[in-house]
Amino acid sequence: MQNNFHSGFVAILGRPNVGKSTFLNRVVGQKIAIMSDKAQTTRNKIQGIYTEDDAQIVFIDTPGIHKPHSRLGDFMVESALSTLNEVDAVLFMVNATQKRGRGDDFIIERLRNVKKPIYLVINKIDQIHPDKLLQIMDDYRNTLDYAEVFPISALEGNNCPELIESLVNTLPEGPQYYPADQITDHPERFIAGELIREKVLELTREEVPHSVAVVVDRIHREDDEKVLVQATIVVERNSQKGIIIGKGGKMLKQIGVKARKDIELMLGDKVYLELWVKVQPNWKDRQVDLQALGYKQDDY
Ligand SMILES: Nc1nc2c(ncn2[C@@H]2O[C@H](COP(=O)(O)OP(=O)(O)OP(=O)(O)O)[C@@H](O)[C@H]2O)c(=O)[nH]1
Ligand SMILES: [Mg+2]
Repeated sequence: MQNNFHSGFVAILGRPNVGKSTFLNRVVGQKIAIMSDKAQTTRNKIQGIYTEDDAQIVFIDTPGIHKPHSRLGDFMVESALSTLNEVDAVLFMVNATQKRGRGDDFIIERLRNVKKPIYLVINKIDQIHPDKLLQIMDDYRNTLDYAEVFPISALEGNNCPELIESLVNTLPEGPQYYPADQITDHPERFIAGELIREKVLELTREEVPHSVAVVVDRIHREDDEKVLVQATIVVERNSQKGIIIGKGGKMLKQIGVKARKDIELMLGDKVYLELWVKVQPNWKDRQVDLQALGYKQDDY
Protein backbone atom coordinates (compact mmCIF):
# COMPACT_ATOMS: atom_id res chain seq x y z
CA MET A 1 0.00 0.00 0.00
CA GLN A 2 1.25 3.45 -0.85
CA ASN A 3 1.66 6.03 1.88
CA ASN A 4 -1.34 8.23 2.56
CA PHE A 5 -3.59 6.47 0.08
CA HIS A 6 -7.20 7.33 0.84
CA SER A 7 -10.05 5.04 -0.08
CA GLY A 8 -13.55 3.99 0.77
CA PHE A 9 -17.10 3.23 -0.30
CA VAL A 10 -19.66 5.96 -0.86
CA ALA A 11 -23.38 5.31 -1.38
CA ILE A 12 -25.47 7.57 -3.61
CA LEU A 13 -28.98 7.58 -2.22
CA GLY A 14 -32.11 9.51 -3.09
CA ARG A 15 -35.59 9.46 -4.57
CA PRO A 16 -36.03 8.18 -8.14
CA ASN A 17 -34.98 10.44 -10.99
CA VAL A 18 -32.84 12.88 -8.98
CA GLY A 19 -29.75 12.11 -11.11
CA LYS A 20 -27.80 9.50 -9.14
CA SER A 21 -26.80 7.43 -12.17
CA THR A 22 -25.98 10.55 -14.19
CA PHE A 23 -23.55 11.53 -11.44
CA LEU A 24 -22.01 8.04 -11.33
CA ASN A 25 -21.40 8.00 -15.08
CA ARG A 26 -19.84 11.46 -14.96
CA VAL A 27 -17.47 10.37 -12.20
CA VAL A 28 -16.19 7.32 -14.07
CA GLY A 29 -16.35 9.00 -17.50
CA GLN A 30 -18.36 6.23 -19.15
CA LYS A 31 -21.92 4.95 -19.19
CA ILE A 32 -22.03 2.07 -16.74
CA ALA A 33 -25.46 2.87 -15.27
CA ILE A 34 -28.43 3.57 -17.49
CA MET A 35 -30.31 6.86 -17.21
CA SER A 36 -33.78 7.97 -18.19
CA ASP A 37 -36.42 10.56 -17.51
CA LYS A 38 -38.67 7.81 -16.09
CA ALA A 39 -38.65 7.11 -12.36
CA GLN A 40 -37.17 3.85 -11.07
CA THR A 41 -34.66 3.36 -13.84
CA THR A 42 -31.91 1.75 -11.76
CA ARG A 43 -32.86 -1.63 -10.24
CA ASN A 44 -29.55 -3.02 -8.94
CA LYS A 45 -26.72 -1.55 -6.95
CA ILE A 46 -23.91 -0.56 -9.28
CA GLN A 47 -20.38 0.25 -8.24
CA GLY A 48 -18.52 2.97 -10.11
CA ILE A 49 -14.84 3.11 -9.30
CA TYR A 50 -12.98 6.42 -9.31
CA THR A 51 -9.20 6.22 -9.02
CA GLU A 52 -6.53 8.91 -8.83
CA ASP A 53 -2.85 8.75 -7.84
CA ASP A 54 -3.42 8.74 -4.11
CA ALA A 55 -7.08 7.85 -3.71
CA GLN A 56 -9.84 5.49 -4.78
CA ILE A 57 -13.54 6.03 -4.20
CA VAL A 58 -15.97 3.20 -4.85
CA PHE A 59 -19.33 4.88 -5.47
CA ILE A 60 -22.44 2.74 -5.13
CA ASP A 61 -25.33 3.90 -7.29
CA THR A 62 -28.60 2.64 -5.86
CA PRO A 63 -32.22 2.30 -7.00
CA GLY A 64 -34.32 5.36 -6.20
CA ILE A 65 -36.14 4.96 -2.89
CA HIS A 66 -39.90 4.86 -3.45
CA LYS A 67 -43.04 3.24 -2.07
CA PRO A 68 -42.88 -0.28 -3.55
CA HIS A 69 -45.86 -1.83 -5.34
CA SER A 70 -44.27 -5.14 -6.27
CA ARG A 71 -41.67 -7.61 -5.06
CA LEU A 72 -39.29 -6.04 -7.54
CA GLY A 73 -39.91 -2.70 -5.82
CA ASP A 74 -39.26 -4.28 -2.42
CA PHE A 75 -35.99 -5.68 -3.74
CA MET A 76 -34.96 -2.28 -5.14
CA VAL A 77 -35.65 -0.32 -1.96
CA GLU A 78 -34.10 -2.98 0.26
CA SER A 79 -30.95 -3.11 -1.79
CA ALA A 80 -30.64 0.70 -1.75
CA LEU A 81 -31.06 0.90 2.03
CA SER A 82 -28.74 -2.07 2.63
CA THR A 83 -25.79 -0.03 1.32
CA LEU A 84 -25.99 2.11 4.46
CA ASN A 85 -24.35 -0.67 6.45
CA GLU A 86 -21.36 -1.03 4.19
CA VAL A 87 -20.16 2.46 3.29
CA ASP A 88 -17.79 5.09 4.68
CA ALA A 89 -19.90 8.06 3.56
CA VAL A 90 -23.30 8.77 2.01
CA LEU A 91 -24.33 11.19 -0.71
CA PHE A 92 -27.97 12.04 -0.13
CA MET A 93 -29.02 13.45 -3.50
CA VAL A 94 -32.05 15.67 -3.96
CA ASN A 95 -33.50 17.48 -6.94
CA ALA A 96 -33.10 21.27 -6.80
CA THR A 97 -36.26 21.72 -8.85
CA GLN A 98 -38.47 19.79 -6.41
CA LYS A 99 -39.65 20.73 -2.95
CA ARG A 100 -38.66 18.43 -0.13
CA GLY A 101 -41.32 15.72 -0.05
CA ARG A 102 -42.45 12.72 1.95
CA GLY A 103 -40.00 10.51 0.05
CA ASP A 104 -37.09 12.72 1.09
CA ASP A 105 -38.28 12.74 4.70
CA PHE A 106 -38.47 8.93 4.67
CA ILE A 107 -34.84 8.79 3.57
CA ILE A 108 -33.83 11.38 6.15
CA GLU A 109 -35.34 9.20 8.88
CA ARG A 110 -33.33 6.22 7.66
CA LEU A 111 -30.17 8.32 7.64
CA ARG A 112 -30.64 9.53 11.18
CA ASN A 113 -28.86 6.52 12.69
CA VAL A 114 -26.03 6.47 10.18
CA LYS A 115 -22.84 7.38 11.94
CA LYS A 116 -20.85 8.13 8.77
CA PRO A 117 -20.47 11.54 7.08
CA ILE A 118 -23.60 12.42 5.10
CA TYR A 119 -23.33 14.88 2.24
CA LEU A 120 -26.40 16.71 1.02
CA VAL A 121 -26.04 16.88 -2.77
CA ILE A 122 -28.49 19.23 -4.45
CA ASN A 123 -28.51 18.23 -8.11
CA LYS A 124 -29.84 19.88 -11.29
CA ILE A 125 -28.81 23.40 -10.28
CA ASP A 126 -28.51 24.18 -14.00
CA GLN A 127 -32.32 24.25 -13.99
CA ILE A 128 -32.93 26.80 -11.25
CA HIS A 129 -32.35 30.44 -10.34
CA PRO A 130 -29.73 30.92 -7.56
CA ASP A 131 -32.41 32.41 -5.26
CA LYS A 132 -34.26 29.12 -5.43
CA LEU A 133 -31.10 27.32 -4.34
CA LEU A 134 -30.96 29.29 -1.11
CA GLN A 135 -34.57 28.33 -0.45
CA ILE A 136 -33.93 24.64 -0.91
CA MET A 137 -30.74 24.74 1.18
CA ASP A 138 -32.73 26.40 3.91
CA ASP A 139 -35.45 23.79 3.63
CA TYR A 140 -32.95 20.99 4.35
CA ARG A 141 -30.67 22.85 6.77
CA ASN A 142 -32.04 21.38 10.00
CA THR A 143 -33.07 17.97 8.73
CA LEU A 144 -29.74 16.25 9.51
CA ASP A 145 -26.24 17.15 10.63
CA TYR A 146 -24.70 17.17 7.15
CA ALA A 147 -20.91 16.98 6.81
CA GLU A 148 -21.15 19.17 3.69
CA VAL A 149 -23.75 20.60 1.34
CA PHE A 150 -22.91 20.54 -2.39
CA PRO A 151 -25.11 22.07 -5.07
CA ILE A 152 -24.11 20.38 -8.34
CA SER A 153 -25.15 19.70 -11.89
CA ALA A 154 -24.43 16.06 -12.67
CA LEU A 155 -25.43 16.75 -16.26
CA GLU A 156 -23.09 19.68 -16.86
CA GLY A 157 -20.48 18.86 -14.23
CA ASN A 158 -20.65 22.00 -12.07
CA ASN A 159 -19.06 21.45 -8.67
CA CYS A 160 -18.52 17.70 -9.25
CA PRO A 161 -14.69 17.86 -9.00
CA GLU A 162 -15.02 19.84 -5.75
CA LEU A 163 -17.36 17.22 -4.34
CA ILE A 164 -14.91 14.44 -5.20
CA GLU A 165 -12.01 16.36 -3.67
CA SER A 166 -13.93 16.80 -0.46
CA LEU A 167 -14.73 13.07 -0.34
CA VAL A 168 -11.09 12.15 -0.91
CA ASN A 169 -10.16 14.30 2.08
CA THR A 170 -12.92 12.82 4.23
CA LEU A 171 -12.21 9.15 3.49
CA PRO A 172 -9.78 7.33 5.76
CA GLU A 173 -6.42 5.95 4.75
CA GLY A 174 -6.98 2.61 3.10
CA PRO A 175 -6.01 0.21 0.32
CA GLN A 176 -6.67 0.42 -3.38
CA TYR A 177 -9.55 -2.03 -3.67
CA TYR A 178 -9.62 -2.32 -7.46
CA PRO A 179 -7.05 -2.01 -10.27
CA ALA A 180 -6.73 1.60 -11.49
CA ASP A 181 -8.31 0.81 -14.87
CA GLN A 182 -11.41 -0.94 -13.51
CA ILE A 183 -14.51 1.28 -13.48
CA THR A 184 -17.28 -1.06 -12.35
CA ASP A 185 -17.97 -4.32 -10.54
CA HIS A 186 -20.56 -5.45 -13.08
CA PRO A 187 -19.65 -7.59 -16.11
CA GLU A 188 -20.19 -6.46 -19.70
CA ARG A 189 -23.08 -8.90 -19.92
CA PHE A 190 -25.02 -7.01 -17.24
CA ILE A 191 -24.34 -3.60 -18.76
CA ALA A 192 -25.29 -4.81 -22.24
CA GLY A 193 -28.67 -5.93 -20.89
CA GLU A 194 -29.13 -2.60 -19.15
CA LEU A 195 -28.31 -0.67 -22.32
CA ILE A 196 -31.07 -2.57 -24.11
CA ARG A 197 -33.47 -1.81 -21.26
CA GLU A 198 -32.48 1.86 -21.47
CA LYS A 199 -33.70 2.01 -25.07
CA VAL A 200 -37.00 0.42 -24.06
CA LEU A 201 -37.35 3.11 -21.38
CA GLU A 202 -36.58 5.78 -23.94
CA LEU A 203 -38.94 4.55 -26.63
CA THR A 204 -41.98 3.29 -24.71
CA ARG A 205 -44.47 4.85 -22.31
CA GLU A 206 -46.82 4.29 -19.41
CA GLU A 207 -46.56 0.88 -17.79
CA VAL A 208 -44.37 -0.73 -20.44
CA PRO A 209 -40.98 0.54 -19.16
CA HIS A 210 -41.71 -0.82 -15.70
CA SER A 211 -42.78 -4.21 -17.03
CA VAL A 212 -39.59 -4.93 -18.92
CA ALA A 213 -36.54 -6.94 -17.94
CA VAL A 214 -33.68 -7.90 -20.24
CA VAL A 215 -31.56 -11.02 -20.12
CA VAL A 216 -28.42 -11.35 -22.19
CA ASP A 217 -28.33 -15.00 -23.20
CA ARG A 218 -24.99 -15.00 -24.95
CA ILE A 219 -22.06 -12.78 -25.85
CA HIS A 220 -19.91 -14.55 -28.41
CA ARG A 221 -16.88 -13.26 -30.27
CA GLU A 222 -17.45 -14.31 -33.89
CA ASP A 223 -14.02 -13.20 -35.12
CA ASP A 224 -11.41 -10.51 -34.44
CA GLU A 225 -13.77 -7.61 -34.90
CA LYS A 226 -17.33 -8.83 -34.49
CA VAL A 227 -19.26 -9.79 -31.38
CA LEU A 228 -22.63 -11.54 -31.40
CA VAL A 229 -24.95 -10.49 -28.58
CA GLN A 230 -28.18 -12.41 -28.08
CA ALA A 231 -30.73 -11.08 -25.62
CA THR A 232 -34.33 -11.58 -24.53
CA ILE A 233 -36.66 -8.75 -23.61
CA VAL A 234 -39.10 -10.04 -21.00
CA VAL A 235 -42.51 -8.43 -20.61
CA GLU A 236 -45.53 -9.17 -18.43
CA ARG A 237 -48.34 -9.26 -21.01
CA ASN A 238 -49.03 -10.13 -24.62
CA SER A 239 -50.15 -6.57 -25.35
CA GLN A 240 -46.74 -5.33 -24.17
CA LYS A 241 -45.02 -7.81 -26.44
CA GLY A 242 -46.96 -6.26 -29.29
CA ILE A 243 -45.81 -2.78 -28.33
CA ILE A 244 -42.15 -3.82 -28.04
CA ILE A 245 -42.22 -5.51 -31.43
CA GLY A 246 -44.23 -2.72 -33.06
CA LYS A 247 -45.88 -2.57 -36.48
CA GLY A 248 -43.94 -4.83 -38.80
CA GLY A 249 -41.20 -5.14 -36.17
CA LYS A 250 -40.41 -1.46 -36.37
CA MET A 251 -40.09 -0.79 -32.63
CA LEU A 252 -37.86 -3.79 -31.95
CA LYS A 253 -35.65 -2.72 -34.81
CA GLN A 254 -35.35 0.80 -33.38
CA ILE A 255 -34.50 -0.56 -29.93
CA GLY A 256 -31.91 -2.83 -31.52
CA VAL A 257 -30.22 -0.12 -33.57
CA LYS A 258 -29.90 2.25 -30.61
CA ALA A 259 -28.77 -0.44 -28.16
CA ARG A 260 -26.24 -1.83 -30.64
CA LYS A 261 -24.53 1.56 -30.92
CA ASP A 262 -24.13 1.82 -27.14
CA ILE A 263 -22.93 -1.79 -26.79
CA GLU A 264 -20.38 -1.17 -29.54
CA LEU A 265 -19.12 1.87 -27.62
CA MET A 266 -18.72 -0.25 -24.52
CA LEU A 267 -17.05 -3.24 -26.19
CA GLY A 268 -15.03 -1.25 -28.73
CA ASP A 269 -16.02 -3.77 -31.41
CA LYS A 270 -18.66 -4.21 -34.05
CA VAL A 271 -21.73 -5.86 -32.57
CA TYR A 272 -24.38 -8.03 -34.15
CA LEU A 273 -27.40 -7.84 -31.86
CA GLU A 274 -30.20 -10.40 -31.87
CA LEU A 275 -33.28 -9.62 -29.80
CA TRP A 276 -36.18 -11.82 -28.77
CA VAL A 277 -39.31 -10.87 -26.84
CA LYS A 278 -40.90 -13.19 -24.30
CA VAL A 279 -44.00 -12.92 -22.11
CA GLN A 280 -43.54 -13.99 -18.51
CA PRO A 281 -46.77 -13.10 -16.68
CA ASN A 282 -46.35 -11.37 -13.36
CA TRP A 283 -42.55 -11.77 -13.21
CA LYS A 284 -42.22 -8.67 -10.98
CA ASP A 285 -44.00 -10.47 -8.16
CA ARG A 286 -42.60 -13.97 -8.53
CA GLN A 287 -39.51 -14.65 -6.46
CA VAL A 288 -38.24 -17.37 -8.80
CA ASP A 289 -38.52 -15.09 -11.82
CA LEU A 290 -36.89 -12.17 -10.02
CA GLN A 291 -33.90 -14.32 -9.14
CA ALA A 292 -33.58 -15.67 -12.65
CA LEU A 293 -33.72 -12.13 -14.07
CA GLY A 294 -30.87 -10.91 -11.86
CA TYR A 295 -32.78 -9.35 -8.97
CA LYS A 296 -31.33 -11.56 -6.27
CA GLN A 297 -31.55 -11.15 -2.53
CA ASP A 298 -27.91 -12.14 -2.00
CA ASP A 299 -26.86 -9.32 -4.29
CA TYR A 300 -27.96 -6.77 -1.71
N1 LIG B 1 -31.04 19.39 -16.08
C1 LIG B 1 -30.47 18.37 -15.45
N2 LIG B 1 -30.96 17.14 -15.64
C2 LIG B 1 -30.36 16.11 -14.99
C3 LIG B 1 -29.23 16.32 -14.14
N3 LIG B 1 -28.86 15.12 -13.64
C4 LIG B 1 -29.71 14.20 -14.17
N4 LIG B 1 -30.61 14.80 -14.96
C5 LIG B 1 -31.72 14.15 -15.72
O1 LIG B 1 -32.61 13.56 -14.77
C6 LIG B 1 -33.16 12.34 -15.28
C7 LIG B 1 -32.92 11.23 -14.29
O2 LIG B 1 -31.54 10.92 -14.23
P1 LIG B 1 -31.00 9.53 -13.67
O3 LIG B 1 -29.52 9.66 -13.54
O4 LIG B 1 -31.55 8.40 -14.45
O5 LIG B 1 -31.68 9.57 -12.21
P2 LIG B 1 -31.60 8.47 -11.05
O6 LIG B 1 -31.58 9.22 -9.75
O7 LIG B 1 -30.48 7.53 -11.27
O8 LIG B 1 -33.01 7.74 -11.19
P3 LIG B 1 -33.46 6.25 -10.69
O9 LIG B 1 -32.47 5.27 -11.20
O10 LIG B 1 -34.81 6.07 -11.27
O11 LIG B 1 -33.51 6.31 -9.19
C8 LIG B 1 -32.49 12.13 -16.64
O12 LIG B 1 -33.37 12.59 -17.63
C9 LIG B 1 -31.24 12.99 -16.57
O13 LIG B 1 -30.80 13.47 -17.82
C10 LIG B 1 -28.73 17.65 -13.98
O14 LIG B 1 -27.77 17.94 -13.29
N5 LIG B 1 -29.40 18.63 -14.67
MG1 LIG C 1 -30.45 5.51 -11.55
